[in-house]
Amino acid sequence: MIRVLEERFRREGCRLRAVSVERLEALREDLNRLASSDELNGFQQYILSGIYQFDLPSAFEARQVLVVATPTPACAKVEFEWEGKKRRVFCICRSDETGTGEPPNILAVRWLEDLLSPAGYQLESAGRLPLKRLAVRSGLSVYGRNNITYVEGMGSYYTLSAFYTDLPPDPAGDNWREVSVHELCASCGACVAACPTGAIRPDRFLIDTDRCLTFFNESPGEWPAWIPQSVHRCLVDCLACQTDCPLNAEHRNQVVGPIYFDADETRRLIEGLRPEDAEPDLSRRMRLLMLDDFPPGPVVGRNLRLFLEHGEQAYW
Ligand code: B12
Repeated sequence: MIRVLEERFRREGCRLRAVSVERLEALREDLNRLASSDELNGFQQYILSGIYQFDLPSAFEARQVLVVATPTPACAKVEFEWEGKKRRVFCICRSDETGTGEPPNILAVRWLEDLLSPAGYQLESAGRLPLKRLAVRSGLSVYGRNNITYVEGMGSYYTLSAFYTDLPPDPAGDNWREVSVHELCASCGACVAACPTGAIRPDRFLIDTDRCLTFFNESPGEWPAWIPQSVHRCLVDCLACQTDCPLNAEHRNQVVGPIYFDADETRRLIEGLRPEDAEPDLSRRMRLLMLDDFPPGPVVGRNLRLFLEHGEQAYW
């Protein structure tokens, strides 16, 4: 069955790996070791103790964890009409689905259910596991120097998900292995140089989230004075450590768009429009750009205003 799942995902342009739930103990030990070192800042300690969760499902006896990578485009070209001018920016993007279809990470749940349910097996999200480390140790991906992970055929442009299932493990065993960094990272440094705020430190592997632009532009609140307002190149998040990465050379031209927001739509976004209050087509464009994942006014509106007032134009 695992081979059938792997094959189905590969056919859909996605990847899947399975590991026994017993492997989670080793994963937890990895994190305990890291937590008791002095490497993590307060936010990272909080992720380990308050966000990650290793509780198994109560509805069935979990036997395996399925780790899934579903591709996303590298970015989207986005154009805003503002004060009579067109302002262009590259943004993160959920899928290359420009119609009303669902992105691959949602479809993935359906593919799993279609194969597992008729055989009597159950499925539950395991989305609060440490997904990157799980993916690397499962053999699905490998770390890059920028601290995110890479999958063959996708570069770093994908979403990770994980699921518990009671499907018994393959008697041949899984592919569990030590964490590894891609061999090209040892002599590259492109992401270290590209990071606009110095979050990827030359002296150690773990990034400094207290300097990561994404950390700040995903959070509401006062914009920190030390970050130059001109560094904004996305509405939310950042693309810098992925765009210049040689491991993404074959994937960075998978660009969606242009996606256009007229003057009225731009104004409403600044004012904190919620996707559920927008007309269907505007709501679809907002969701495509993942704006529904963030507080509309305090994050999306604030960031858009910052970009329009101070950000650098993108060229295409
Ligand atoms: C919190 C979070 C963030 C925070 C903090 C990120 C951080 N690096 O600390 C912020 C908001 C900053 C963020 C940013 C981004 N994130 Co994020 N994030 C998460 C989340 C929820 C938890 C990850 C985390 O912070 N863990 C705590 C830290 C301490 O763990 P870690 O980064 O995994 O660190 C490990 C390694 O460094 C390793 N390690 C330590 N020392 C050493 C030494 C060596 C040599 C090696 C090999 C490894 C190693 O051990 C650590 C523990 O496992 C996950 C989802 C999930 N459930 O896992 C998504 C997730 C990791 N994010 C994701 C993405 C896409 C991003 C962004 C690219 C978004 C963007 N476009 O801006 C950026 C990338 C920033 C970066 N360069 O890391 C994806 C990654 C997909 C991928 N390709 O790997 C995930 C998996 C979400 C998803 N479901 O797909 N993110």
